Amino acid sequence: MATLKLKTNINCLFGEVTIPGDKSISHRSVMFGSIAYGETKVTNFLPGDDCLSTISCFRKLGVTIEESDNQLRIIGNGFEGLTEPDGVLDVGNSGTTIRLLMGILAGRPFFSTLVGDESIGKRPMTRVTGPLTRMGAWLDGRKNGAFTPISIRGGQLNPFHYELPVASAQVKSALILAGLQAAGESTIIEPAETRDHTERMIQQFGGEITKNNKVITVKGGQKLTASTIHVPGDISSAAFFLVAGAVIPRSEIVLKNVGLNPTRTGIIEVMKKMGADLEIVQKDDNSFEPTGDLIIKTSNLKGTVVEGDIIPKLIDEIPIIALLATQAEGITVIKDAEELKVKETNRIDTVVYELRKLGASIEATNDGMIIYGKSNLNGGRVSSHGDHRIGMMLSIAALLCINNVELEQSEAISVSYPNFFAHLNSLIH
Ligand code: SPQ
Repeated sequence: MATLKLKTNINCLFGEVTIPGDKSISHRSVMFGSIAYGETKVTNFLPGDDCLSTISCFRKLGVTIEESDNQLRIIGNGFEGLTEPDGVLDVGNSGTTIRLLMGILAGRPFFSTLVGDESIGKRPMTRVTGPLTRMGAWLDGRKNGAFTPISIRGGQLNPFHYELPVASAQVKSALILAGLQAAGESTIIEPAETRDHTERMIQQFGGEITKNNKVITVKGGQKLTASTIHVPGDISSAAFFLVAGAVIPRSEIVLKNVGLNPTRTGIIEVMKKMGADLEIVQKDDNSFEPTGDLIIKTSNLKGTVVEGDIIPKLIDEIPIIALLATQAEGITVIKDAEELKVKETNRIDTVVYELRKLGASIEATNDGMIIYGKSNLNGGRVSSHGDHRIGMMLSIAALLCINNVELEQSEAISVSYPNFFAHLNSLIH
């Protein structure tokens, strides 16, 4: 495991970064390319470890996938083209891979077993195995289907009506993917709107899905047709530079090619509310996923409250929003974010524990955290705990520290942003 000496106490950040492909959309491009008929081409694919795990699982399910220079060529033969894998399917660290894959495999008439790393072994799976079992598939795992390894014997699925107990795009997507294979029309109701990349992708592959307020309806037995997908840049990756640009003195950063799907732009709303000098330019709404360029400049920030329906729209950005709040005047309260406890780490605990080591004034609550700004950050030895988003947040925090910072388990960052340090270093002056 790699310990890295981080850059600290820098003068300013200046320049331009082209944000790499969106992780959520990259996963889905492989999945939909595999279950559609024909040759799908994907450009700006994110070659992060998680998305490579998805490719590896679909190759084991018999799909031909060629990958070079962030481009994919996928030869799909419909759901029927997937075949029983010879060995286990290893999802690595990726919650998206395992949960969406369960929805696909629930309708396939063969046996498969899904495994992952230590972190995946702690993440709850009943939220997916439960409803899929009720649809007619056989799924099991440790602790009555709650944890990996998960075994699946899929088959004919019944249509269903399901109200999600938690706002989760992964659970919603797993059920949509199962619904596409069910004998009839299924409905799924979300408690709050979550990222809608799966729904958009179904339409991009020629399928039909309707959304009325928080009610999603999907018909089974649809044939999807291969498509061409250009993956926009990941706003969750851009978020680290948005915060860095806002909190480091004398900074100005242009972020090119950022996905601006409204189910993902909660960070922009919160930063603007906190007073960030953040501008959206060159917006392109014509593609199946809107994109644009962002300009962020050093900002005078004030504390805020982040709560309610916006939480799913910025759930992965909360670690970096916590750092932002340490540099804002006043108190920031983050509420309604219990889901953070079941991510790659318990992100309430890891954020609070690690930022405190650097000198931040922050406390954990049951469903979020309270951050008291403005704090001077000192330095010390911190850890990602194997969580990519914690590793990147701490690397941005280090830029503000006056003493040395060492980051343990820095390799986790390649899960979603293999070029992170190259991009960050190009901005440091
Ligand atoms: O894929 P994984 O490991 O779950 O990744 C994370 C992340 O920080 O990258 C969460 F830990 O993102 C999830 C996100 O939190 C990706 C995702 C998706 O692509 O559908 C949805 C969110 O999870 P959920 O459970 O709220 O649906």
